[in-house]
Amino acid sequence: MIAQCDGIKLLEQMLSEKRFRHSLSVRDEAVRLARRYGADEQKAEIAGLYHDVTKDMGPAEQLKMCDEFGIMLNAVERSSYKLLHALTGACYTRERLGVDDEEIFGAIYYHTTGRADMTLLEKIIYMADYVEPLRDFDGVEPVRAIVYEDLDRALLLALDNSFFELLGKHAQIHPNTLEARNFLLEKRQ
Ligand code: DGI
Ligand code: FE
Ligand code: FE
Ligand code: FE
Repeated sequence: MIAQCDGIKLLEQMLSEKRFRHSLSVRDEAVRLARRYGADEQKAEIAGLYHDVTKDMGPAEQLKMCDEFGIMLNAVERSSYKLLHALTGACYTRERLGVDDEEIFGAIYYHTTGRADMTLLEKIIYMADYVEPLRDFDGVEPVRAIVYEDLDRALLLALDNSFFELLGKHAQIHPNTLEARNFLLEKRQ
């Protein structure tokens, strides 16, 4: 596996300055959440750091990577290329950075859409990406206010916000985003 300091240098080269700072911030938030909820702090640190590693690559390069890594795309993924960096980022982290860990892979793979029945690490990375201190968008404060009290309620609120945002943009909803939300609601009944 790539040494942590080499990994940070690589990220700095691959990402814009803003995206690089966001990555460090997600790493730190993920470690705090892992400590709070009893998840593996080291896995949270690595997944948080690399979650957006391929984010600044363009659509053509994303599609090429999907081909190389053998990622099968569904219709929504094919038409919303912003979704691809989660899939390619997970594969890049495993194949190119040598991070051989299924939990870290899943946390990066599902960090944009979520999915039904998420693991604790998947929830932590999804939420760290959402609430890290450099994030500033409508609706983030109520999520920040509860994310250290009730992780599932914060996740539901974040998913609700994402739905509103996607509807406002007339964007397609990824099945995993829908299933993540339905699963949480079903569990609460
Ligand atoms: O990579 P980040 O900007 O840090 O954050 P992210 O990986 O959560 O990506 C957010 C983007 O993904 C945002 O532009 C909305 C988009 N997105 C999230 N869920 C869905 C989605 N886009 C579509 N079309 N459908 C979804 O379900
Ligand atoms: Fe992302
Ligand atoms: Fe997100
Ligand atoms: Fe991110």
